[in-house]
Amino acid sequence: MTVKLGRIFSGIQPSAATPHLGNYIGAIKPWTQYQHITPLKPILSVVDLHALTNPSLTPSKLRDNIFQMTASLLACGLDPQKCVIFQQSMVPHHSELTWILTCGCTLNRLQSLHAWREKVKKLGKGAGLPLGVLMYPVLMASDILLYQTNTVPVGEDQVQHIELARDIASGFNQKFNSHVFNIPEKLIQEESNRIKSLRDPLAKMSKSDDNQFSYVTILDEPDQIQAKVRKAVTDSNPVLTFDSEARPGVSNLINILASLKNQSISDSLQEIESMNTLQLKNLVSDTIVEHLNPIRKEHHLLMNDKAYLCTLLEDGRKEAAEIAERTLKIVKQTIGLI
Ligand code: AQP
Repeated sequence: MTVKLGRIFSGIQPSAATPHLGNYIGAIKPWTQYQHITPLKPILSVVDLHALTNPSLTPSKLRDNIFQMTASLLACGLDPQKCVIFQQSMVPHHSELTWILTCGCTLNRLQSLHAWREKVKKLGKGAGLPLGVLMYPVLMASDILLYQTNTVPVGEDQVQHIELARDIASGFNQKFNSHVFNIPEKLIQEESNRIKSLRDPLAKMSKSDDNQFSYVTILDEPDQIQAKVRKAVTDSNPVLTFDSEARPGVSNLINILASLKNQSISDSLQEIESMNTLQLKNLVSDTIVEHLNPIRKEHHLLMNDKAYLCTLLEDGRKEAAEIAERTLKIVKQTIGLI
């Protein structure tokens, strides 16, 4: 398993200041495990160029979010000695490779992607959607291919983008009769790690949700966590059972409990056997509070040491840029730019 994972690349958008519980359980917590088991350091990026597709982010907010997000990753247990943490825009190779790959990618292919079609459906064709929303999957392909990535951990909603990265890589290799790019594999997030909105358990928990009661951030204070979990949408059946389709609200709470306690769903069901929904909510909020307390304290300390965060991002930039430079140079030689 460890050898098979090889080089891992993943990222998180600083579209909000701090990750929510879904980002933590679905992405960051697994990353903290990979850093101990993969032969090569996982490469983890605060993908600020992707966040630019969000038109409501002001410059000062984005600047602050980048620091907050970096501090969050460290506070959650990522160790800069064991993984590379860097800010995407500090390695300009991402933008440069994106242009090169864009020239080998068709408009039809990008317009056929599910995420784009959803956006068009939601906002309408006449909405004047920015080109970045159409093109970000090519930027994502560059992120992955620059580091000769073997494994990309993703949620189900990102699978098409990994397929695109694979097609771009193999199309390039074939066209130039070369092995310039490694062909990455996806590692699909376990369903139990897919955390749903507390207000609408059919939708995923999301940073950009306007309703703050729909998500718990990793920096929420205990009373905020208690209030949000107490208000979580469940159902009127007083007996606790797990059924993601028929009982998405209750099942979401059980998933959160099982993930944070590193338990199986059946172990969690045993633990809550004699409880009612209110007792489950109390147990879930206590578990979240206990889990997030040390993270919140560490984040606070880190945010008081911006110089350390700057040094860390600079070290990460150097490490990432060294690998990115190697790949981009071969790409340029292959296509005749140098
Ligand atoms: N609800 C979720 N449950 C489990 N994992 C999740 N991820 C996101 N939401 C959930 C995973 O977190 C990583 C980083 O996500 P991202 O920053 O790329 O943003 P996103 O996937 O678009 O989702 P967000 O956090 O809700 O952001 P916004 O609202 O800005 O779109 C990814 O590995 C993702 O799978």
